[in-house]
Amino acid sequence: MKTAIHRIPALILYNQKFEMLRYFTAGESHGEALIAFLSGVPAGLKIDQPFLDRELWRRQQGYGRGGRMKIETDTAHILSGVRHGITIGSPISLQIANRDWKNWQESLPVADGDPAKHKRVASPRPGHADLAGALKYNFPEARYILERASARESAARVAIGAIAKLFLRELGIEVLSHVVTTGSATVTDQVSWEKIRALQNQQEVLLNCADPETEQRMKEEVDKVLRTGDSLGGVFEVVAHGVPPGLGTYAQWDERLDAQLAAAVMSLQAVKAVEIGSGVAAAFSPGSQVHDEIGYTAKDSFTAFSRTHNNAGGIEGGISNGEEIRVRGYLKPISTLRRPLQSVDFASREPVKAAYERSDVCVVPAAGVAAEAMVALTLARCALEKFGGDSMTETLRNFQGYCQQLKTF
Ligand code: EPS
Repeated sequence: MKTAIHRIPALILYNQKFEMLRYFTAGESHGEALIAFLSGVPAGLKIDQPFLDRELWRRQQGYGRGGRMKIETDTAHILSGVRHGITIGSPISLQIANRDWKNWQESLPVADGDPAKHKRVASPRPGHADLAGALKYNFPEARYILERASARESAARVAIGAIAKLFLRELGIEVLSHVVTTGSATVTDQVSWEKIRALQNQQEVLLNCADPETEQRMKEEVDKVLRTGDSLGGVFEVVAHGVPPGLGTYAQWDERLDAQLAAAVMSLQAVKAVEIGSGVAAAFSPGSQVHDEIGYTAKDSFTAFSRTHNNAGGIEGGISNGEEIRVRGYLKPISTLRRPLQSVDFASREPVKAAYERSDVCVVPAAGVAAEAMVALTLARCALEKFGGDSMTETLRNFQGYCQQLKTF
């Protein structure tokens, strides 16, 4: 006879965290299209197609992009889950065409095709997925590795991230980014939300930096690597404005908002470190200079509790605390160099220079836009986990009830 004890392992298995908002992407850099799936968006959310395409446009911008961005004009073609301009509660799927596909159909066919037309990547680039991927997937060279490891995939995330942003907008939450560092040029002061928001109206994006003088120095840094055949990394900051206290929890390790955001931003191509608030400096400072002192001043916010500053980046104990959420991503320099580093030929095992293929030299502004999408998807998921709802009416009713509870706390 089975006792309750025997059922516990099964219960644990079935009680694995169920995510209210789930998403996947598919597609290769030079394949026919990128695809994204987004499941769990409540019914009744208005989908603003020009906004989706504007977000994709923003990801394509920035000084230091390569020739590919002149070929592509990314647009999100929605295939399912949206009818008459609103979500219907069904999974959303969308497609972003790769215009460059027409130049690759013979070298990357889905069917057998002509093997002689295949474009080998003969020697792995240090810093890229080329070598680790070829070893893992057991390919003799790195073509299929770079096709999926490419940051082109982030376009698919930006498209579904835009839908997450539309959802968050209904709750009064906005997510944007700016560039803090490119090469040795850095913005030292904290940049206000108003300045970050003002950046979004630009018709031409240089480095998406809020300080024009620093932006010029960033441009000079990019010019330098353009001249020398090198590449650059940098730091972007994503800011989420209007987030209520109470998203995420310390109750389980994988439900902590900071842990979820760190994973989401770290999952972007070329990100090698993530920081929440002033997390790095905090490790080198005494507590008295780090923790954000608490006051109580009636203001137009979720609660009258207030802070002197926001070193915590809007998260304490894995929970949003009502301040702006600030997440920084640190990007390594692009690993495709016009003046390549030392490598080994896959076939002969002889020392050779690493492969070079058309690439960007600096993508910090674009990575910031992709990180906005990841932060928006994460916050939307946490908001849905807290407020639930199969329709926007239900979600907003629950959200407003919670806001009322905060006001009367
Ligand atoms: C792209 C990102 C970069 C670009 C790519 C488009 O990809 P990767 O991470 O592979 O360097 O270089 O463009 C090309 C692959 C190309 O053929 O130019 C993007 O963000 O869309």
